[in-house]
Amino acid sequence: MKNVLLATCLMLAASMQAAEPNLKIALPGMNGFAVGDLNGDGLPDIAVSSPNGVSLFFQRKDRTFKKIPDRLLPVKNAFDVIINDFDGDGKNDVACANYHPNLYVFFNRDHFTMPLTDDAIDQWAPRLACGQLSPGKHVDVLAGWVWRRILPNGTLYEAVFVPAKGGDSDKQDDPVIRDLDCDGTQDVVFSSNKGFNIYYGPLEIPLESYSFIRPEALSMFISIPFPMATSSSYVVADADGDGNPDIVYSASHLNDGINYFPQDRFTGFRDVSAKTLLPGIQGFLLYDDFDKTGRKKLAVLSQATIEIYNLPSKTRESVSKTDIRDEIIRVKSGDVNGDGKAEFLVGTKNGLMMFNSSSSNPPARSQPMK
Ligand SMILES: [Ca+2]
Ligand SMILES: [Ca+2]
Ligand SMILES: [Ca+2]
Ligand SMILES: [Ca+2]
Repeated sequence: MKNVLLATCLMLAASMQAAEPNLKIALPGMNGFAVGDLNGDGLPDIAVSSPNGVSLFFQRKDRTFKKIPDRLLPVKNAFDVIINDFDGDGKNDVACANYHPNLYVFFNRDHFTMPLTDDAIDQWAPRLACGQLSPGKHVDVLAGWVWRRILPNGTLYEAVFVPAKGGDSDKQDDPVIRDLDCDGTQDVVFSSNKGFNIYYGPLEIPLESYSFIRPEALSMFISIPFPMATSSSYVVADADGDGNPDIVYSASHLNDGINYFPQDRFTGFRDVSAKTLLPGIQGFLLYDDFDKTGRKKLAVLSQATIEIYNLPSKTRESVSKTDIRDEIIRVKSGDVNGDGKAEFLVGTKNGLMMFNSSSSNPPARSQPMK
């Protein structure tokens, strides 16, 4: 019994040792970051946005990164950045929004020197998302509530997601693209100063110079009143296991744990009262199949720990100590080091850190990323 206890204590002690990040990029003023292969060698690279511009770090063959960026794309007061193939030529491009507000798309040709600039996005420092919003191969950009489609010849289709009636001052931001009602069409969630707004597809960008996506023209539109939405980290995840994706959020200023708005298959979010998911903890949320086991899990990242939970059982699968000193502003996950499992990328005002998603398994390569 004593030995079992001792072994348990040792295991706990080992699992609670502060995990050293296996990558650290110091970049003062960091506002956003993205991961994707930018030079076609199959190794994911990193783009970081800051007041100086968008810094590109290309991953080297020995799986390390240089301490100083390989490239700096000139964007004044760069806010958020994403990587994807926006013009469909098979090569990843870089899109960035800044404080002014402009959207820049740096195409992956001529060494990213020929950006397409869109100065009509009309939203100060928007968060970016990308995905195939409507059927077809186009990967579209959402800059806050602004929808942009870029054709290979540089043509830009422009649309704006109009807030609900009477909500003209709502700043809809932090878009998430998912098929929420599982009908095979992508839907879009925004957080605003009044709550979460869900635009249900099918969504189609009108091929006009400038157009609007109006709630009343959609198959369904739902507003969930929740004034803390803009200061929340949220994910779309099936919290209660009924097969319908829900909105799971952690409101940074409420200190009342992680809660969710349940989605009902027939009525959407008509019952808009929040339910408790994980009381007593809060942090930045990610929902993905981190260890490629075929099951998505919920990760909660804070300055002190990274905790992973199974849903809907709410069982905690792992916890690792992180000891992040600076305030976290952005988190993402993705397989950067090529070990087949996703890593957690944590962005603070001073740069970027990367942690393994499973504390029990050592990194695939013994050499740490510099
Ligand atoms: Ca690369
Ligand atoms: Ca491209
Ligand atoms: Ca849908
Ligand atoms: Ca559900």
